[in-house]
Amino acid sequence: MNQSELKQVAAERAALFVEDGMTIGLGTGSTVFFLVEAIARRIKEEGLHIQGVATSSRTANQAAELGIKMLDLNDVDHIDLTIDGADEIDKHFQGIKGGGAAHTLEKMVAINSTRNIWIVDESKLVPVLGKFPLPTEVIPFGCEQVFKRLEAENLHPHFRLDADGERIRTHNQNFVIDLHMGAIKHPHLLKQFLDSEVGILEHGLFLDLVNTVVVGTQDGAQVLD
Ligand code: ABF
Repeated sequence: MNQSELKQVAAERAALFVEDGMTIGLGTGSTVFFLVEAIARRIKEEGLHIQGVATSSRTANQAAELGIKMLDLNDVDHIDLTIDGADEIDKHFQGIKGGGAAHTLEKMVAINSTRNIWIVDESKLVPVLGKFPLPTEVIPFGCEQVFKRLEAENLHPHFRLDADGERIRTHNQNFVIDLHMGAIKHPHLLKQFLDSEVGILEHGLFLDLVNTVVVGTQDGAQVLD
């Protein structure tokens, strides 16, 4: 199976964790795309009944088109289960997200969820985080100063650019600075630093947040708790 098929294997297995009456959170990305299709199929074919879905805008459009009820995060008491993709996951279930520049919205959904599940193909499992550039969302005001501070800390920052060489904008109209560190030996220390950096709205280190990882492998879906 190719990477896309492995993602679909993980997504379809994770869809089975969705139970009647749940309020669901969803993230973004191609793996979640397969998940939304699988949930919609369960609603149609099995009569699965969920309260609705709170998610970022891109996924919301797809889910709404499939007839899934959309919810505003501000209108729910809590989210029972959030299922999302990831860019890297280490053996401690620490992860990097934000390849799709939606990590701020995704982290908001995740921290308001009773349970979090990540769905990935096996290529996302890594011994050490950091080969995937760590995304940070920065507000445009003073972003050059933030960039210089990140450089001074040897975090190898790069503004994320689109195909035209323009700085990409997030859903919140902010910029993304990716940190090309190669390896992040102490993720919690780096999180502390980034959390304290004025001008960085949110970063893609998702630590101590996920309970279960569903991995699409050549031998089928593996559920890791
Ligand atoms: C999203 O899922 C992002 O945070 C992450 O970058 C992405 C993974 O993308 P894909 O599922 O397409 O591999 O939640």
